Amino acid sequence: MSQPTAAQLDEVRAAVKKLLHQPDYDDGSAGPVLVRLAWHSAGTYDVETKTGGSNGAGMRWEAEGGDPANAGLQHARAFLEPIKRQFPFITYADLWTLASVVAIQEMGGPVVPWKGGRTDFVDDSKLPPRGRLPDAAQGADHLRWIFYRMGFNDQEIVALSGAHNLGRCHGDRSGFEGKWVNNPTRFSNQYFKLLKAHDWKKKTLASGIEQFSYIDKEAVAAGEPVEEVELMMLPTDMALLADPKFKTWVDKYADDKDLFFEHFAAVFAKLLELGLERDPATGKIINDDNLKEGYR
Ligand code: DDH
Repeated sequence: MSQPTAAQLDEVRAAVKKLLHQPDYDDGSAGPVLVRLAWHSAGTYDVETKTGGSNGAGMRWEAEGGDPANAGLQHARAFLEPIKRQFPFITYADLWTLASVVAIQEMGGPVVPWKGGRTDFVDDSKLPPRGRLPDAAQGADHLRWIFYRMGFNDQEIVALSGAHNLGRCHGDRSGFEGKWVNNPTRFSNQYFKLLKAHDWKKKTLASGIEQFSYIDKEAVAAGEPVEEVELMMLPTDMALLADPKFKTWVDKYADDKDLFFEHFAAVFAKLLELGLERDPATGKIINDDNLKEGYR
């Protein structure tokens, strides 16, 4: 199938921008869950075996889409379905990744360079195994084990984690509950600032799941409902503070928003490219098994 033209891709970008505003969904935006969709589609990559990654859009099948780690991402896929129908020339794998960079930019974040050309699997024979995405209940060793496998270093792990400026945890998806920052649809370095600034207390949810919590007592005294002013951190977020190597980067990103934006744009672009080898001259993907087999 021929590649969409730049003008066609601009039409897709415009359509994604339009759908971000979702007054009845979460905090009023589809943006955060679209970012998570792209991250989970790409974050299955394994440098050793060169398997996984955003090519293929494997989450359309139960083996990957039904992975408990991907709970809730059906909402992101459903948001994008009308766009796929309107613009059949873009593959799902390109649409999911493109939507995330549009969302990041529209929410006030950096411009993330994006390249197209991904293809969609025609069946579920090449899906990565489950268990390649991070487990939020773990610590620094687990983060390194997971993200080194994708080919990232410590600085990149911390920069990527700054995506938790966006969105929230949902009890019925991951079991964790709440948002990291007060304005979860605005991209910023607030996550790093809050991680450092507050005295995060361990909190056990009714389900037995442990996370970390901060409640702005002044706001509560001033009459704000607790649910509105309570913020959360995952155990993996707290690991960035506890580990001295990670902490160096938390400090830098808390102090310097421009540095964080620059590093985030670079590392998110790298995430979306995992597993794709391109011809340096044309930008075309040259290692695509789907294409070799004559698939679209
Ligand atoms: Fe995350 N993330 N994430 N995350 N993530 C959750 C939500 C969101 C972990 C666990 C969770 C990244 C890294 C990690 C986003 C982006 C990124 C939730 C809550 C859990 C749990 C899901 C739910 O209940 O709906 C863990 C663990 C890690 C890690 O080990 C570092 C990265 C690298 C990104 C990225 O985009 C680069 C976003 C956005 C959300 C909010 C989703 C939403 O629906 O809102």
